[in-house]
Amino acid sequence: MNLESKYSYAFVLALAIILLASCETKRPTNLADHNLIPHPVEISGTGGRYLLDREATLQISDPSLQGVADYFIEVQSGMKMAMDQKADIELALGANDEELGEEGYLMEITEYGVVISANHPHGVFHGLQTLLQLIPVNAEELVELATGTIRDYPRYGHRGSMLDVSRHFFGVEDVKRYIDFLAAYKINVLHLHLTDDQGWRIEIKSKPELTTIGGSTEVGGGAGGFYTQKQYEDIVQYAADRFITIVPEIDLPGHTQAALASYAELNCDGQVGELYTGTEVGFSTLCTDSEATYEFVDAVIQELEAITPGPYIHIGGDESHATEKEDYIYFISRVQQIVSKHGKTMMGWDEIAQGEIEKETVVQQWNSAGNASKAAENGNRIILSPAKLAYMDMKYDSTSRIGYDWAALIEVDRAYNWDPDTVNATVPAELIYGVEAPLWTETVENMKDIEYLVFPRLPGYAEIGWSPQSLRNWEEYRSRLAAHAPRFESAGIEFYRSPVVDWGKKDN
Ligand code: TNX
Repeated sequence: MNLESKYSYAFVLALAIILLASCETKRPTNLADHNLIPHPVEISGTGGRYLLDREATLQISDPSLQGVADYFIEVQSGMKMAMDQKADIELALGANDEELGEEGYLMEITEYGVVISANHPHGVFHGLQTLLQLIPVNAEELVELATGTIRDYPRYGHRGSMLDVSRHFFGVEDVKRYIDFLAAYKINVLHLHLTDDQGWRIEIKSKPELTTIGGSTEVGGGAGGFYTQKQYEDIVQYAADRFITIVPEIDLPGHTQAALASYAELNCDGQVGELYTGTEVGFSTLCTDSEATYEFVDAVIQELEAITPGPYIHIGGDESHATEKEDYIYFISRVQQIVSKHGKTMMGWDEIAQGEIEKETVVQQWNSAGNASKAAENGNRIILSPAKLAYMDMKYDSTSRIGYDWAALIEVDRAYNWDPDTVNATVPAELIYGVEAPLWTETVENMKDIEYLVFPRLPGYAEIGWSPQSLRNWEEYRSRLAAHAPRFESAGIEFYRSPVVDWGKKDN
């Protein structure tokens, strides 16, 4: 090599090193600078570091934590249970801090390791979700954890998302992937919209035609599908392993064309209806003055209750424009009795507040603040899903490739920038049970479509439900959100690269 080429070789090498070094993700050296979503209640750094290698070990202080330890080992490759040696990560119960409740946790990272403690395994699970966000997605041999303390617990007990599996059907694997999205952001409820005009998606053994006929199609005329009870139980278990409660919805008395096309006796004229594959709403109704209808509802709720360990059954109740108001009110009170008889707490869309409902019933505000106010006067708890802010089937802007715009265009900043306390001034804060972001699927045909509408709005809804309002502001959040892009990418999520977020920043 001559001198000149030697110099240029050294130059190229130096340049390469500089480039490599600047590409390497810059890791926060202060724990408080991490881009965690949802933002923890308290987080402070102590300036030190703990080196976690890829074969880090885990230890539990109580056998009831084996499930969360197994989950962590499954999702963070390389981790394993400690044999005799001192573990890097210690999971413990007995946090001795009442304010943490069932879902909160305390994480202490010192020069000696990581300790996550909580009052309940659910809290430890949340601590592990936080730890997963502290570990870079493409972790190298050694991960440097900044030392410090996180003390964290949720603002609301109900932090949910709804998935409509009726308009388009999504199989068990898709639902499990959706559940994983929720778990990563500490969402604890998946509301499954199991029935609508276009399809009945849950097997009811005493009414087989609900699925053989009612489940046989979907919007656009595709093949549809349904979950056997066994498959549904598998979903419920998968969710439970991630501390997510399934809230099943059977939408009544409107949104029932699939049922009306399956059983003649549900129709007031006794004639079996036609299957429907369009996207209109508000045209169907069960026959509210026929006892056959209530026997039907009872049979459905009975089977659903038996495979649903969670406390709630959602009975829909929305947009029953084809039902006379007095018939609607009568119907809802009959269904309320059926749900209570089967030992479950009823949930319903805000219209159900027009009638007499029990105080335990939970009312989901989507459209009418007035209905929710009436429910609150009655003492009912309210879940907030205001369509103009929280509907993930709304387009981001007029160029979005799928989605609706009837309620609003919901850019990522709009989706984030609201306070549950001020959405409906007439609902007292103590009656706000939580927030839920629904995904209706008239325009959503596959997992890629789901991902496009859900990401990156979902982490924002998770934060609205978890973090104190005083710690939330869009300008600061948008840079934290940008830091999650590598996570979305490594999970193969095709997210919407919203122009209101500066995605250039690659950091965790
Ligand atoms: C209204 S929200 C509906 C759904 C539609 C949705 C589309 C609600 C309780 N009813 O049936 O799918 O709009 O955005």
